[in-house]
Amino acid sequence: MAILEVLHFPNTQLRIKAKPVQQVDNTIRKIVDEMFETLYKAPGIGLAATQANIHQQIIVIDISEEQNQPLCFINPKILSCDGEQTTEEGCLSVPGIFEKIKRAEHVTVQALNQNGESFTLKTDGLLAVCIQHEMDHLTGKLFIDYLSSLKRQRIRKKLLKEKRTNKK
Ligand code: K1U
Ligand code: ZN
Repeated sequence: MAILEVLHFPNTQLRIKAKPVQQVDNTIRKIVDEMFETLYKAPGIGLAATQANIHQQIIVIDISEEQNQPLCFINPKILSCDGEQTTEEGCLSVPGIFEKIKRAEHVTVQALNQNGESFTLKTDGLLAVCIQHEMDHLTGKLFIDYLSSLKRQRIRKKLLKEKRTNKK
């Protein structure tokens, strides 16, 4: 298996809208396995295929400390959401930046798993936040898009400066 390269903001590939997976076959299962490997190595609690420059609707999540509760969502759809919660979010594609973001408290999501079987999950708290954050990635949206354009510009400058410095 392989660790996938995670794209960083402001890479424009992060803005590409992912396409639905047509068939959950061995190629998709390999991508899912590599996404989990990448997620656990990072480490992070979620990863969308878009972040690895793969433009298919695939998300992997594991919010457990022991990294033993893997969840895979293929072609995810939010069936319903309600309530409000504000949580500090980070993103592997926006390293070192943490901001409070307002999201729905409860979500019900329907998706396919790694075996191509449909399932529905009703959840709240951090898992609900993570699902919303990762589903945004699949539509080319980043959590920093919820901030002011001034803040986003500052983040853009900071990350570009860090990239230049790391190259030297
Ligand atoms: O880039 C991503 O989409 C992953 C991101 C997911 C996320 C974090 C917080 C709120 C919403 C969504 C991360 O995993 S950032 C890293 C992180 O949260 C973490 C890292 C190590 C241990 C525990 C958490
Ligand atoms: Zn992210």
